[in-house]
Amino acid sequence: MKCFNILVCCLGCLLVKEILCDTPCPDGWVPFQGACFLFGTDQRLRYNEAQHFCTQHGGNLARVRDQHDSNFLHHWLTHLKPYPWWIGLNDQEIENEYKWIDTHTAPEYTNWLPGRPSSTNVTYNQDCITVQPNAFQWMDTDCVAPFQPICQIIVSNGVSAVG
Ligand SMILES: [Ca+2]
Repeated sequence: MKCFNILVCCLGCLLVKEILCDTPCPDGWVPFQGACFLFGTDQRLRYNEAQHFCTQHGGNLARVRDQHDSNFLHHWLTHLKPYPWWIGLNDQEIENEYKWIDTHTAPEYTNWLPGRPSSTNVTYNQDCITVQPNAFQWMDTDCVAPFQPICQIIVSNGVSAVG
């Protein structure tokens, strides 16, 4: 019985290590899928200020790589203040050509709110992307709006396969 308990404990430690220690992240950053994420809670920054905030901390505005990243953000944002969050996607260069701020590549995965992006809008330049509270989906937004940054440091490329 004692051995069994030790075994369970060790398995638990391994699991915790896998979740918490697999990716080395700076203090205050949350590891996930070979990346570290920082939630700029209570920051009220324009898009370019938000990116500056992230680079000052050693990263970029976050690139949402796949559904797993989306689920991860959903999980964390649920516990934080319901307010829009900047991610690293924008079409500031060419309208409707969205690119990630760190790789300058088009997104392979997207998680738009229904009806978004809202295409050409002559009234507002909705060229910067937020994750909206409650829905946890993406919305094209005016880049000068004051929102909170989600920063990311990519530690290892390629998501490690299970097993
Ligand atoms: Ca746009």
